[in-house]
Amino acid sequence: NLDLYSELKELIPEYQERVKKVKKDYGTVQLGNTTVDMVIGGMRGMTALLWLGSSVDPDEGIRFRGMTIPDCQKKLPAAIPGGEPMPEAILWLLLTGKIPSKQQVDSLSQELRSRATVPDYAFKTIDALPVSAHPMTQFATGVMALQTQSEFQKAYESGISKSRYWEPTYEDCMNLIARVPAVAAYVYRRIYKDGKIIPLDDSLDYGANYSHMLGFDDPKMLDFMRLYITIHSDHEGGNVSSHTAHLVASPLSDPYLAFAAALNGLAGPLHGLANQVINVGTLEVLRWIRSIVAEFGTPHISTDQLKDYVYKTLNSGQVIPGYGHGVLRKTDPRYTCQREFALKHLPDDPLFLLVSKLKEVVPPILTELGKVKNPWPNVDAHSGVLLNYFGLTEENYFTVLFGVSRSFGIAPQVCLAL
Ligand code: NMX
Ligand code: MLT
Repeated sequence: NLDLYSELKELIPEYQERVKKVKKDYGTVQLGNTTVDMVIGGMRGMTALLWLGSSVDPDEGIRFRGMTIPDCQKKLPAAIPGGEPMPEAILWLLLTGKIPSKQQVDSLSQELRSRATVPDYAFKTIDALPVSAHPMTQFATGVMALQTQSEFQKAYESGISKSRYWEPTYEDCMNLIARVPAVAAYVYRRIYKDGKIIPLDDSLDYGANYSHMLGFDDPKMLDFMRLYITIHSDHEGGNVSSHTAHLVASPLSDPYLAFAAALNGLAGPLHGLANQVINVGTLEVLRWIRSIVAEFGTPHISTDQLKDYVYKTLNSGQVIPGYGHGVLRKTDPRYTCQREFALKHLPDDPLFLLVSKLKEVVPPILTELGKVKNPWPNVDAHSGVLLNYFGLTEENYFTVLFGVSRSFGIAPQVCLAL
């Protein structure tokens, strides 16, 4: 099938049967013991949800439908030769479990473009907020305005049968995914630029178009955006945003409502907002680097100076943003692939060098504390420096990029959980 809907129409009845059979055959099988720590820790380490799109191994990190990030980089279609996987490809993979062909991905790009028109009142709803409102607040507000277009809500009111819930849900997911970049880009243009909307370019794929609508057309940034959306799309079901979407969708709240709720969870500094915080940190260090460069005539910061900075942060009662994780116990592969991207495209960038040095300095210090279960860097420790390099320097906006990406991971949950 060239289109995703036809592919799903074939797969979903099979999937529904499989879930029924698993329930019938294994419904009473126990899946482990619940400890007090798990309960106090908010279900830490507890197998608690059926999550189809991805799984996170503590040591190995994310697998999307069984595929690691390097697998995705090798096997999913790219927009340019040797480039990063296209977000359309990860969406196809998440929903179907199959690797799409380039033709299927191109047809999905086209479909998303054709669904991308955002009603004017969504922009006006955002305009009702003060420009000083946090970008995540403006973004979630825009998403709530889009909710008025929910197909699921209409279908439910007209009495659609339960076995067909997935169809209007799928429509909502596709419309939502197609429309969030324009809403998110408007938030950026409104807060940081001239407030003018840059229209979608019909020749560009999803990731490239989002970057274009933000106002960034450097081909390397377009490819970084594809990678960014791909790796931030999903991270199993235990994290706050994905879990929230699943929970909110369970009483048949439509995908817009579920996604807006997810965004509000993502806006917490221990979750998605950590990428903003790490950048604030690194920008402070950047200022510090500049003062060192000015004073000593060299950009090289000593390891001891960096250690002092880390201790100072910890001694003031703060966490080191970008380090640690609820599930992972090794370096996040999403950090590693961003590092590889940086090594390829910006090996000499001073902020990148600083982030690299932080990876040497921070883990031993966190280990020394004796209580941190994972002293290694997570996804948020790296994205800020790459965005900053390409000119997207407004760190308060970074979590919105994470949010746009997370709309992908939520789609399989709400479409297939029904
Ligand atoms: N810096 C300082 N202390 C830390 C850190 C860190 N990066 N990570 C964990 N700890 C502390 C934690 O605060 C807790 O202390 P206490 O017992 O005094 O409350 C102790 O170590 C044990 O925590 P863990 O079991 O290792 O971690 P937990 O699963 O509770 O939390 C995070 C996971 C991600 C919330 C935590 O590691 C953290 O706050 N990291 C910094 C924020 C961050 O980078 N968040 C982004 C996560 C990824 N994302 O994309 O959402
Ligand atoms: C995420 O991508 O959601 C974060 O890494 C948080 C998590 O998975 O717990």
